[in-house]
Amino acid sequence: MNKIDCDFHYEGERAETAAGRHVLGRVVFGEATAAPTVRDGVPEIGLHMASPGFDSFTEVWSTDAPAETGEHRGLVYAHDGEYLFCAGVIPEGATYREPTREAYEAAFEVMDRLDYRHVFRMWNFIGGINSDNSEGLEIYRDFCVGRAEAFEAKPERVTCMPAATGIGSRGRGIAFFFLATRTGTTQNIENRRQVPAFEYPRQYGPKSPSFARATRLVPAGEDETRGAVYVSGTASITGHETLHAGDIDAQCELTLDNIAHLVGSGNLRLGGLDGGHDLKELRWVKAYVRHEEHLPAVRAACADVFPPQTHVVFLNVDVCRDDLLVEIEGIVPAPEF
Ligand code: 3EB
Repeated sequence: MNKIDCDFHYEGERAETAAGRHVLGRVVFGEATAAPTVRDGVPEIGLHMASPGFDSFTEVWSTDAPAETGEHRGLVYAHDGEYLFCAGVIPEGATYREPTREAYEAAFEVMDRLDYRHVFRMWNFIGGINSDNSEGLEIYRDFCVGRAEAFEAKPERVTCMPAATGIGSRGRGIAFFFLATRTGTTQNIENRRQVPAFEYPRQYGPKSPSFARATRLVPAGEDETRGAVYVSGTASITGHETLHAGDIDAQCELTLDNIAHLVGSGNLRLGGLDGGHDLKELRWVKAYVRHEEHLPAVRAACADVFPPQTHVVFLNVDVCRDDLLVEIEGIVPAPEF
């Protein structure tokens, strides 16, 4: 069975691909936005997410089988028979509902045509996330409407919303990328301490955000405990409410507690799933920090819980609710046997 891996290549470091690995997609977290293209045979997208004092890196997704690349309605993709990487952009506009719905529908078309049934992780980088669109609706909420409509157009997709991130970007417009599997199964994991995001009350916007708190990707024929767990962007939210407004240390603590609880065996068991993980098993962690002066506090909170092999990157961008100061995500890789 093919294996999919994430890696971060830091600025100034020579990006080498390990022997026998094939690159499926590259996401440049840099100082400029770059539309999705196929470069040297690999889909690539550039996000304006880096800034002085924070991290600048390229996220590289690889597999052990050669990939085929292609383009569809402005999206670029690569797939290797088991995994699909696909990226797209929604240009800056007066409103985002319709272009978001169209872009997500195009993404679902790519999955259908190429026969990759299950999305297991999506990322959305939203310029001006807390600003109003031309109709006075916050851009994040506007985006959520279009995204929800795309999921609702295919009822079977509503029951399998993937883990996701919906976060600010320093660039304009919206960029997104996602990963899907052909024969693997996905298990959605909710956090018993949080209301599922897709059931948030109306006060957070006309349509609830379409994502699961985490997705476990179980390769075909494998025991579920051997799946990798993709943890969504997680914040200082209990139930559906933001806690600790204005207190970065307390927000970091609750955010990390939420992730620990989410991936722990007790929460998995309540969801009918076997296995369980410790915060220390997380890798490829991204910490999104709203105010640059909070970087030392977020760095210290992460250093307390993650070992050096975790790889934590810090990005200075806005978060979807204006009272959220920090958001953290990561991946528990499939255990090696
Ligand atoms: C939250 O828990 C914080 O809109 O895709 C986290 C992860 C958040 C994903 C999304 C939003 C999204 O509601 C915000």
